Amino acid sequence: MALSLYIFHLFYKFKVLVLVTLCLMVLWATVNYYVDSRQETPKAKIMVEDFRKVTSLKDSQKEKKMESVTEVPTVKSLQDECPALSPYLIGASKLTFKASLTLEEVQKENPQVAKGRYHPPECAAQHHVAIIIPHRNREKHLLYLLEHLHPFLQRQQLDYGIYVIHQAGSTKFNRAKLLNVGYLEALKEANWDCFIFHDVDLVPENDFNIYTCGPGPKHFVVGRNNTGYRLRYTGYFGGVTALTREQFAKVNGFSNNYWGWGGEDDDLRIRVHLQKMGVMRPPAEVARYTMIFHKRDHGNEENEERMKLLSQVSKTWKTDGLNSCSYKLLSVEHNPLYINITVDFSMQPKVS
Ligand code: UD2
Ligand code: MN
Repeated sequence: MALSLYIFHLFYKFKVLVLVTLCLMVLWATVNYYVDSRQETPKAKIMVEDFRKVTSLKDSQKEKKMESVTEVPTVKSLQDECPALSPYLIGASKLTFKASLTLEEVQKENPQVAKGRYHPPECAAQHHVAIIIPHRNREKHLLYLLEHLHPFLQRQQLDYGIYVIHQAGSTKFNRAKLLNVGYLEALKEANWDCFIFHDVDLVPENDFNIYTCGPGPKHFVVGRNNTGYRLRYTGYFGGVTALTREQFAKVNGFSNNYWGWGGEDDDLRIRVHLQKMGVMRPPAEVARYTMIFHKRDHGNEENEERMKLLSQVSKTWKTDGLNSCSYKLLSVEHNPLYINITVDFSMQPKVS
């Protein structure tokens, strides 16, 4: 009996132990679950926040992309800028002038020139250059210049236009006034930032002589064949010069009062100096020209008044120049290789 009582008591103790263990296990599990769930909340929050961040980042990137798409497309954003130095330059060329050359041949050689203008198709040009050529009765010289100048400018990767300013009639030739007309008329059709005033008979020999403007007015004809490739005189500013739109406006352009040969180039140099601008020149090795031989033209006889005019520049430059350049525009023709602008100066009173 005592044994059975003892066994029963033992069994009862065991049951209580199992029950207590079970209770403890349930309690432990509950506490654990509670603690876990408390730790999980911030984890989940962080995850959700991270997700939001990622998606909002994607959204903002999308928005940015949208913004860049809706931006006004400019040439720059569509094309890379041309390099500072063109990879197409070849250096010195041996120039030839074929007697039988025709305009059609030159056109065929320059299929990418249209209406006198060209821009490099491979990149966005850094320079927008108007070449202004004074002209009368020099068709053959013009043909040779076009033949050499077009490929030369294309190798320099310039956005350019060639404007030939033709003086109609047989009144005294006025190179400087024609160049003023060229500047004013060229700006009517494009926002050129650089102007190269170019004699019709000077052909550049080396394409490292880059036809762009500088921080100061530029003079390109350091040397030419018929002067032994030496500068004619200190301060010489003739033949081919380059001024930015602003530099040319600042000096009020050329004088309109030089009729016949000589002086107008020196007048421009004085204007440049009066504005405290210095003249720049490319290195002599590259700034070399061939001048096609010619005699003095009829209607371009030496200007006897040029010394008198030159002595008065400081007094006259403000009122004689771009702001007083009046002319009769006869025609503007867009030929394949150049823009031909014909003007009549015959109504001009001759200033003495
Ligand atoms: C020098 C200068 C030139 C100018 C001139 C005096 C050089 C290389 N050139 O040239 O820039 O200062 O003296 O005015 O130093 N033209 C015609 N038809 C004519 C007359 C002239 O088209 O009937 C044009 C043509 O673009 C010519 C330019 O005017 O290249 C200058 O005339 P030029 O060649 O007779 O004078 P030149 O060689 O002494
Ligand atoms: Mn000449």
